[in-house]
Amino acid sequence: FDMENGLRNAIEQENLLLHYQPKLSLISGKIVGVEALVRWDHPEKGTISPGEFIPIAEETGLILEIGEWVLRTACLQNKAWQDAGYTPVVMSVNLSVRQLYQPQIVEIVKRILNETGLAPKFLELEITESMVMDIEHCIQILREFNRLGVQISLDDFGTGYSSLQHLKELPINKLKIDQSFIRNCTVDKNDATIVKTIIAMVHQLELTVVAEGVESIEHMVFLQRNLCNEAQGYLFCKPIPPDEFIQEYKNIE
Ligand code: G
Ligand code: G
Ligand code: MN
Ligand code: NA
Repeated sequence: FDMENGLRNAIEQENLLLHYQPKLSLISGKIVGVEALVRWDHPEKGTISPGEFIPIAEETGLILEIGEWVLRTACLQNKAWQDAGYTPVVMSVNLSVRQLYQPQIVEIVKRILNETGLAPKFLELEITESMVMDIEHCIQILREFNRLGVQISLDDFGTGYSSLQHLKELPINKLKIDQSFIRNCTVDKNDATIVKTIIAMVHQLELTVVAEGVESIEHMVFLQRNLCNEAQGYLFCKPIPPDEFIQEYKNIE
């Protein structure tokens, strides 16, 4: 199966789509954000997960086109929900490493915000630590995003290299604790300590902390007790298509 050409066709034939997963406030229990997660709806193979095709898209450079489509579609969707009267929430979009180092990335984001009419404070870009190959470059780009009014979240925290240096130097607003730490936090003493300590540290840094991969009531209670701000995971809702999201949105707003 020629994934590269398949992807080219998918872009042309509009076979990519976005699923959305809510983020909830652990204080109010209400929806405060949404993460956009891309899917490939293949005519023969069915749904292909981004875990399979994003690496190929990165290698071939197709990610730039896909990434721009994801940004535009997610911003349009968020604006449409706001215009339909739903509680305004922050839309998170995963940025890929190639996009972060794309020279016009700030201009592209600015243009998409202008074209879709979404206010910058309702867009958040998720970057992962493994993307920070040139920290000075990243600091500069993230500052420009900040100036635009777009929020930045450090995704999969704890799984990359040199996490604490990133936390110290990168101008981020939010940190997402990787789901590998959440999975056993109620049964493994070391995971519990790590999660509690990350939450406390993030509060001291005056940033917002989000837990991902929240799958049980026990996870949620543990995170609430330890004052984690927000949570995302199958306990609340898996990533779902936009039409289903409307119903979910009504339940948790
Ligand atoms: O939704 P799922 O768990 O299958 O996502 C798998 C991986 O693909 C995650 O690491 C997620 O961050 C990544 N991913 C999902 N959507 C996008 C996207 O639009 N752009 C990029 N760069 N990565 C994405
Ligand atoms: O790397 P990133 O955090 O962007 O990817 C999020 C991935 O985690 C998506 O593929 C999404 O489908 C998945 N995900 C979301 N909630 C849960 C959960 O509660 N448990 C597990 N195992 N995966 C989840
Ligand atoms: Mn993410
Ligand atoms: Na993550």
